Amino acid sequence: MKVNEIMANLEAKHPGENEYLQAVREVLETIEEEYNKHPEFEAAKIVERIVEPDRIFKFRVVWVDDKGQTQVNLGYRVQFNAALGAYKGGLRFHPKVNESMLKFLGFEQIFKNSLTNLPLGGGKGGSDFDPVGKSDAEIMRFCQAFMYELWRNIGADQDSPAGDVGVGGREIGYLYGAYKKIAREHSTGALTGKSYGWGGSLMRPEATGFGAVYYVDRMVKQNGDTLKGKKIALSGFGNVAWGAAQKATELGAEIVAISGPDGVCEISGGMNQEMFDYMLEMRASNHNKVEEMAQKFPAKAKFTAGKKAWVVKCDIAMPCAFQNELAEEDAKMLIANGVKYAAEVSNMGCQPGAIAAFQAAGIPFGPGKAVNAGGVATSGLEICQNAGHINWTAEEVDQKLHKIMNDIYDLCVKYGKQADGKINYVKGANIAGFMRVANAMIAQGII
Ligand code: 2IT
Repeated sequence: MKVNEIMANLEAKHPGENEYLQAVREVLETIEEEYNKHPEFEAAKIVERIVEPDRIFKFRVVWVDDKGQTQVNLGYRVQFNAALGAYKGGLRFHPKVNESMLKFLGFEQIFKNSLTNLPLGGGKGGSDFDPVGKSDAEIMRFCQAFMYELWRNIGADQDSPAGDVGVGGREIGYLYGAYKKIAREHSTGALTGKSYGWGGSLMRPEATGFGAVYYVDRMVKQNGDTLKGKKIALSGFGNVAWGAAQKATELGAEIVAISGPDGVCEISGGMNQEMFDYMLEMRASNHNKVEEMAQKFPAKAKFTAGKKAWVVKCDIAMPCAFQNELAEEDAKMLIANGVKYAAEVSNMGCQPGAIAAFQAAGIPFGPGKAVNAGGVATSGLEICQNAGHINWTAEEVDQKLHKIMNDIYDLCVKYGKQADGKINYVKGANIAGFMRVANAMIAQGII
């Protein structure tokens, strides 16, 4: 493979799809050397095949708002690659959602799901629907309208969506209710992130954040260090940041910042249970304002408008909100302020210049597809429980999640260890994830 030739071809076919092209370039550049040791990959055109989705569904979603007005949105499901199992990946509801965004997320999902070592193919979907300011009834009607189209293309052995930005437990409930009614079957494996009691797994809400902290714990230990007393800056206040904040606090770290689209809250004396619980309320309110944390806890949280979490001095930076949220200048400010580790929890949360800056400064950098894989891994465990009609305890799920994250970490080290002994986690995750999919594609023939 010659990365530049493949990218030129892809750019010509997909002009302007910048996030998708960015995600593909990162993977190809890091796997190139290993790929070229395998003439069987080149002969089967694995790379040329893997960069194009199996198929994309795009559909109109029509619903009526609380004022009686008709609203029209676009819905999508990208079924990217099924070499390892039925398509699996979240649904994102956000006004910026478009085909390029979902293709980048679907592409990343292939390798992330591969890293979990579970039988999960890669997919992603969503809509340009904006949940901010919507009532509960509007959310329900939108989810029902979305499912009117999507239902035919999902199912436990076909494609199993879950949540992502803008889609949490409430939305999965409404989506599943509509699915069950339209499909006339209680096929619990058709969606994950369900609530406990009707097919959901304990620990799924916490899993992405907990898993990320398990991974970071290993990064820190690799350097003979510990999480105890480490100051952590997080962006976001959704499910992912919520889980990460709790687990990091439990392991002795101190959360010093959380941020939202409106600004940053600097936290003094760490976060407590009341604050964790309030993060859930802030998310459910659909106000999308982190300032509310400072209004509720004025003695603990100080709000600054228009600033990111990365202005706060910390030991560990963990972007947990959105792609490309941490830019090169943010990385440089973190480095100047003495950051010791960076772990991307949001998919592609760091811009390429930021990753390069961390790596050049010798700061261990964990890439999203490895760090955040605990979410989809626990979705895989939810599907296992659904298929076996069993419920594992929270401890059982957490143990399996922890083992999966440890195994992913070990894979990243195995494939990412460089001659100088340093670990390139980006390279390790991409090669490890890619090899499993490529070998499955070879075994399954030209199809
Ligand atoms: O980015 C992700 O891995 C997710 N949004 C979760 C996907 C899933 O199927 O649980």
